[in-house]
Amino acid sequence: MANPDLKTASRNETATDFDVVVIGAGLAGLYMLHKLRQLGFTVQIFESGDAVGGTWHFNRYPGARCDVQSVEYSYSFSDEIQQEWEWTELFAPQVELEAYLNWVADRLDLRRDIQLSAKVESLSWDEASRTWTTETSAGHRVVSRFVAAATGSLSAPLKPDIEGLHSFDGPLLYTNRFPQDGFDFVGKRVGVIGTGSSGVQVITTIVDEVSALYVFQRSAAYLRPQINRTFKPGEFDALKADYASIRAREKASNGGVIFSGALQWHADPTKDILASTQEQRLKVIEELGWRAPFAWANLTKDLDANRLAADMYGELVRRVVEDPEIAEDLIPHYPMGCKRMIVGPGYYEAFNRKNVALVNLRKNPIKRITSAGVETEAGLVELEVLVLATGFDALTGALNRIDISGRGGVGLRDYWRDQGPISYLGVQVPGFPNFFTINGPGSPSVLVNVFLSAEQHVEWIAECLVYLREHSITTIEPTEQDAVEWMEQVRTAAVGDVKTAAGCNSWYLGANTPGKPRFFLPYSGGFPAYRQRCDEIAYSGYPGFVLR
Ligand code: NA7
Repeated sequence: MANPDLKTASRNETATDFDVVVIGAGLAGLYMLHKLRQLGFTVQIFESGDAVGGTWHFNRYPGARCDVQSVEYSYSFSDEIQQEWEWTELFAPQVELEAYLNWVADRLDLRRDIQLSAKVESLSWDEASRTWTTETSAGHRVVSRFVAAATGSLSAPLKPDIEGLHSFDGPLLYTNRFPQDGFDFVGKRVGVIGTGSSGVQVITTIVDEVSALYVFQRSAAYLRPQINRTFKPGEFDALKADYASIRAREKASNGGVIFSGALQWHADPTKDILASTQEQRLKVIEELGWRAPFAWANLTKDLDANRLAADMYGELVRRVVEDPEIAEDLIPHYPMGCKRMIVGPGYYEAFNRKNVALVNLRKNPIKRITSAGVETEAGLVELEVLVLATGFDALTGALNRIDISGRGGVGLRDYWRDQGPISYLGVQVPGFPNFFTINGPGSPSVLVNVFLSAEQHVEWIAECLVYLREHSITTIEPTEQDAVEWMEQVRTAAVGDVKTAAGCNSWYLGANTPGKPRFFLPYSGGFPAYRQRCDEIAYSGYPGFVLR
């Protein structure tokens, strides 16, 4: 039911209920609301979940933890918020991240403009009134001048197309929609499908509790088995005192991060792996351990260098995993860095335990799921619980799942299906006036510390809306030509990068989603260059956009 306090307006009236509707109360949506409110706009957030927090509300599976260090993975826009919040660990666990976002929502008094359990189902543009009408699953129908989609880059869960999936008798648990009250795995026979970050974190967390754990692996993963730990006394205070410098260095870096984690390898530009001998490489392994494969120059650009580093990685896996056959199955056979690096310890050690079995789906594909478990070509694996850590339809998925109808009734998903995922700067799509995407396809988004990339978009959009207000302009929309040219720049920026190499099939490329065209969706030219381009466009009165 609609909230009785919410006004609804007919789409034929020029009056609007709000200046801006924001979709999603995750980290981007919360800041968008705050920023716009500060500038005097009226704003309403609609959030599908029953709480704020987005990713950090939904992905509450055991072991869920951020792969960027907590001191960096947080809002930079307010030094008060930075100084008041205390992170306790190097890499924040889900529970702390969700608490942080709830605390921010309270601290900034955001909740009064957030409708929870209200999934945005449709958006339609009315050319006569130059407004958007938003309809939600809870019955809201509101009219606004602008819409900002803070829908998240990794928020549209993928259900694997496996025969009989729902015939399984036991609990079927998706990591990205994990039960609010958790789940007791103690003493159970558990299967986990998927060995990305979510699968690996679940596996290493529940391995001590379960009676048997079957890991169904389609692609072996690359990990940085970095040890998480709590901050030492005084350590976090020292970091807090240094926040101004930390943020400045982050903003000058390509990935928006300076500390090691999924986005930061700390490669040594002077170390040429192609000029090294096997003996030297083994010596580096002795010196650096798991950091050794990542320590060389040019690994993301030179596939030969990458191959040698990947061999070092394989050597490290063999040194941990006792069973040689299992070790070989766990060694990836695609370029290192092609997929997002997984951060966390204990994964390979888990396969030395008697209660853990690896099922290599390349050798024995899943035939079907039955009431009793997972049936592969090698036979039935009987299970009591099945965990699905099968990922997301990244970057475009969440937008495509909303019925968005722009100028002339053209649907966003139809436009993208026919033209490819076209967007100007990742903030606006031609034919969809006054509709903004935060961390949309064609922006650095997932290649950057996502708090920083979201903040940059929020601030750019807010500044743009102020410009429109000050110049009595009611609509803004990119030209198709400029958007197409931008996407060509997005494409060329990724050419020659290991992430687009042949044999690389990642969610960055849409390769995990059946039927999705292969296109490297995020802009990989670096955060500073991207920000500069956005700033120049704003400063120059928005060339590439039509303002009316
Ligand atoms: P990911 O990284 O997309 O991982 C999903 C995993 O599930 C991956 O190993 C997939 O194998 C596997 N998968 C997907 N569908 C199937 C089917 N049908 N059968 C078997 N295996 C399957 O998602 P995560 O949630 O772990 O992490 C997403 C991001 O969130 C991560 O990068 C961090 O940034 C945080 P594949 O590799 O496609 O062969």
